[in-house]
Amino acid sequence: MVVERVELRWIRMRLKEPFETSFGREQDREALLVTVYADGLEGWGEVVASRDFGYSYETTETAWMVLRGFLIPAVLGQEIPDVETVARLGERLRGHPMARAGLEAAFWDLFARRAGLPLSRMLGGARDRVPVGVSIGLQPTDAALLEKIEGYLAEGYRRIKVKIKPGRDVEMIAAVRRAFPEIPLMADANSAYTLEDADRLAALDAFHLMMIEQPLHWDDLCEHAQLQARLRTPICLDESIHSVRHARAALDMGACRIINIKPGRVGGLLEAKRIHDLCRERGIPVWCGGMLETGIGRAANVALASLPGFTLPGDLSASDRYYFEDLVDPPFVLNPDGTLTVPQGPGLGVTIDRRRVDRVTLRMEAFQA
Ligand code: OSB
Ligand code: MG
Repeated sequence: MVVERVELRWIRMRLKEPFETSFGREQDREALLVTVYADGLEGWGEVVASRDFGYSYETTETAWMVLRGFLIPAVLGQEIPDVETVARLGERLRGHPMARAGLEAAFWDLFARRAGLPLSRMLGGARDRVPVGVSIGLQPTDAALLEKIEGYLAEGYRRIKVKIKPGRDVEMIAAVRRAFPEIPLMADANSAYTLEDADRLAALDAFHLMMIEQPLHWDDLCEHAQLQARLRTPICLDESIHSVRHARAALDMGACRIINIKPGRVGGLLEAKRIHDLCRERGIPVWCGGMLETGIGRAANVALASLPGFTLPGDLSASDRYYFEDLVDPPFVLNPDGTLTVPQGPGLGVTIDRRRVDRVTLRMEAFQA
């Protein structure tokens, strides 16, 4: 198909409550939306970079620049036969995976719509519901955290993830375990520790966590392998896995036993699928991570999570866990069995409410072939 037009939108959405991690605090979620027009159809993708760096070097501003300066000109007016072509164009950047993933996602939506297939089916998804968990930000007190957990369990979430950092770890997890001895529980450090903290991290072995996510430096594999050798609890890597090559190296080195797959972090759904395929071959469980997406990015993540290797509940919560009003209809709603339903309409399978999109748009630029 020949790309006729691309629109770029910078949006800002108020989170119901601030989301705090070891690297910072977010009250308003900023993101980019990419819309690609071709063959009388449109496709939508979300760029998950944030206003500030911290999780990644990418920000909404750098992603805007990379899309407007390099990626959009590379596809505008061009005949694009498949998503592989878009992914290959992006790889030439040697970085900026979130910007690339947002554009690629819009093409996945377009190609799936043209084929009349749900994105889930285009990706090789097998399930029509996916089990989900909830990721809870750092809370001011243990009591506040326990109350949050209780609320989410009552709603039906199947797995609780809590954020940890030095000073808010062993004692806090002990308090959670005292209150909820049996729930599927995990902790995400977002790179807040070093190998010198190995004893402290090993103390978490007492609480039968499902996994500890990304304890060490954001681009490290080697020290994670050394740490994993000292822990009974599986390490799950998030920030450190940038590609299928990183995933293979991490598994070969024993740097982790579980991988969190986020399309934005690895440059797109295609690379995400490659990591899934590798892990499936090796019997390594994966789950779909989240970046506080709007319904647009969430629809793509839910489709990805329907692939058979996604055997653990993902960070894919219902729309109302994040936002007062989502950008899509229907919004994502938690089923009583702790799952989200995989949309079955063509493409993302959700309707994007343009009026709501307009209301949250800070900046818009259109590129015409
Ligand atoms: O580390 O998984 C993370 C949100 C923003 C940046 C990084 C992370 C997160 C989350 C939230 O944990 C997951 C979600 O979208 O619910
Ligand atoms: Mg994480």
